[in-house]
Amino acid sequence: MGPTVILSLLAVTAVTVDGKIYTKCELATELVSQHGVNRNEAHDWVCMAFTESTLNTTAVNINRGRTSSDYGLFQINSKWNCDPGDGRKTYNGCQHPCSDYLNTDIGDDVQCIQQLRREHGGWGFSYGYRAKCSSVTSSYLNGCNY
Ligand SMILES: [Ca+2]
Repeated sequence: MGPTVILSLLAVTAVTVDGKIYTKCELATELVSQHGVNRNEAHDWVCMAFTESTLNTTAVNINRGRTSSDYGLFQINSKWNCDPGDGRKTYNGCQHPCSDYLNTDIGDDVQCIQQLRREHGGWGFSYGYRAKCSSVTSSYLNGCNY
């Protein structure tokens, strides 16, 4: 009975958590080759994602006061930019359920971030970027072929 229960729990986890942990080089390559990110800005994107989520698409962090959570590779915020689907108030600026920002298809995540960069005129919306990435250069991705 015990082993059977453990096996079925593992199976459920494997099916429901469709996520991915990128390496810096892998993310840079995918952003540039598949999602239209400017090669000259790839280091900004990868640094931001690394700082926000350590490159884990399934990262979810609950913010202080529990009024919102941040989702996925770029930690998209449930109060402003996606719908958590649990009744908490949201402006849902990027018009997606937050769960869309936890899967392995990062195209919609990139589109949301592109929108936020346009709206904010840069990366100022990201605490992680402001704290750790504002002075990074392409040397951040030294050794990557992207
Ligand atoms: Ca996604």
